[in-house]
Amino acid sequence: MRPDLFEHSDYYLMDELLSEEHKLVRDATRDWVKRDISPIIEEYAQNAKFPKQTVKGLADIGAFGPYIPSEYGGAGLDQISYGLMMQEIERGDSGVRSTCSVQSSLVMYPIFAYGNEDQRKKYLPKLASGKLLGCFGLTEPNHGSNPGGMVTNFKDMGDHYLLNGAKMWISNSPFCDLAVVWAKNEKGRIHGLIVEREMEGFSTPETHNKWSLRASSTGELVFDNVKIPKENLLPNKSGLGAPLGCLDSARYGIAWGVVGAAMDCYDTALRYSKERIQFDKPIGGFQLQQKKLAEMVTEITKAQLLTFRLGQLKNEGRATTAQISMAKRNNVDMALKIARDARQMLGGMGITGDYPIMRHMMNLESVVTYEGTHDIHLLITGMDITGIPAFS
Ligand code: TGC
Ligand code: FAD
Repeated sequence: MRPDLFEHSDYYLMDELLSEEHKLVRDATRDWVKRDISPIIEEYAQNAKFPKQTVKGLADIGAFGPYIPSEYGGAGLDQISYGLMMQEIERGDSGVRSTCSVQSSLVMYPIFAYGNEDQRKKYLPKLASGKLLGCFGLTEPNHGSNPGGMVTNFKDMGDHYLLNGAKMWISNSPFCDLAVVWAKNEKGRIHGLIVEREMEGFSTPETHNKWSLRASSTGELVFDNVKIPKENLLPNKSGLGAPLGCLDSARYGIAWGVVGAAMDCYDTALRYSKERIQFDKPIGGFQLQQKKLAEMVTEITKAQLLTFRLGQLKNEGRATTAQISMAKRNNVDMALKIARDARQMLGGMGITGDYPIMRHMMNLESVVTYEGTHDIHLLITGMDITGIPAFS
């Protein structure tokens, strides 16, 4: 891949809305991505390998649990700093941002919010420092958009629980140290359980042949009579609302993250349009190409404003599930459209790994599906404004 020449587009002077701390966090993350992600990511994506060596760097910059209090090893930052970090990391690659989303919002958050003090102290500092890597098991082979139908279950055996079932499409499962798994008890109530790598009957086969998120490892979680110590049940919340509460936090991070992918595609296409000469002038001088660029910067600016306001609401504890859902849906859709237009602007070069656009475009095909598909998010908005659920 060519050198990372990324320049930030700030059409509406959004920097003026950021605090000094926000800018410091954003710039430090950007520097780290330029140094440790951009030079290697294309090769890892081409080879369908997760760059494991980046885990320590991500921990060092505070990308695991940015908003978790520092007494548990988190960075104790606000939600806008968390968002800016996700933006910068996904500017590098959606798969690397996925690792941060899963570790922070889908593993650390439920342990922090639904766990007891012993569980927080035992797991959170090691997750924050990257000594432990976690994954989140909600989706099943026959229950994706409808996780409430899950069949993975556990039985109370007196001194332990017995867990059976399977999860599918789980980011980071093949090399996780632990998994936060959602399963039903004998009464059909959903609970979160912490399953550890060495537990007998627990396996994590890898899913191969993905054309998307190739620098992220995806797999299954299989539970064959796994004995779970009773102290590994998250005691403070149960029901489908517990995993959905984690998704609020992860979807918020995605809403910011994909703005980074879109900014990278726009920046690449803008630079290319000024350098590439056809019919004796830069292609950026043709009206059809300018239309694409003008629409890109407009959509990025709108998405930046949406995420910033959402960040303010999240900081105040006022962001609703439906507001977060709207931002996730809108921003992923925006990023995917920009990636497709940017790819066209580079002509044949757009399909090569010399530029990051095709990788972003392929990654975003997963991002538009995971954490709730585009259509499920339309239905969440539909339910919010009409009061009538149309899921079934
Ligand atoms: P519904 O009846 O609406 O709700 C069930 C119960 O949950 C409560 N609730 C919430 N509680 C807290 N926070 C939220 N955000 C909540 N949303 C809902 C709700 O009040 C209710 O409580 P109660 O007490 O009345 O029972 O549930 P439903 O079955 O109709 O489903 C609604 C629907 C379709 C929106 C939901 O199932 C959904 O969001 N589906 C999409 C599934 C999804 O997003 N899966 C993501 C899997 S994880 C993943 O993709 C990680 S990718 C990782 C990476 O970045 O690499
Ligand atoms: P389905 O639910 O089968 O949906 C298929 C199609 O039907 C979609 O277009 C959907 O929008 C549509 N549809 C479904 N229901 C309705 C309806 N009521 N009305 C209208 N249309 C509907 N999950 C985890 O738990 N943990 C992870 O770490 C994780 N990581 C992932 C990583 C990757 C790379 C991918 C691709 C997925 C990951 N997922 C993970 C799973 C992801 O959340 C699901 O793929 C997603 O929720 C959709 O479920 P599904 O694939 O079963 O599709």
